[in-house]
Amino acid sequence: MMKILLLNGPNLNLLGRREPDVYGSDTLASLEAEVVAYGEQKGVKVDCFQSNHEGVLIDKLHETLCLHYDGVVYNPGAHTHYSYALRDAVAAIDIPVVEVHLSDIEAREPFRALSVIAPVCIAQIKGKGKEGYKEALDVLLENADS
Ligand code: CA2
Repeated sequence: MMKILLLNGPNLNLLGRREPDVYGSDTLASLEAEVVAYGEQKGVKVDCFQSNHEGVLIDKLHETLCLHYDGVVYNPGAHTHYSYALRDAVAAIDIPVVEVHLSDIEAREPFRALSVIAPVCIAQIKGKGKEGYKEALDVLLENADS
């Protein structure tokens, strides 16, 4: 069975509690449960993890190698826009990573338009809310089939 890591970065633990107009009203726990259920339908095991700490996220990405994950669905939060350390971690693991954003990062403040992580991901999905996470899972499945 294919095994995917669903990884969320800083501040995403606050989902559903602040700025519902921008990020939706689902909590992180309900978003994760939905993606896990979607994975089950598709025969994929989805493990979820969130951290507010750059080093912890780097360690988690490295761990995907020894724990034999087949891919990562990753919302790097604000790290997206400046973390070369996380970009290097994504590049260092030899499994596909799909970057996801709840909001359309290109339609907001100028600093959000740039992702330093997207160039080392196989795809970037933005502005589709929680549905984007399921779409990211589909991209990983299609990538595995091809
Ligand atoms: O749109 C996205 O998914 C983002 O990755 C979310 C990040 C933001 O820094 C990126 O530019 C775009 C951070 C989300 C902040 O999370 C909150 C969630 C709920 C309430 C308040 C903040």
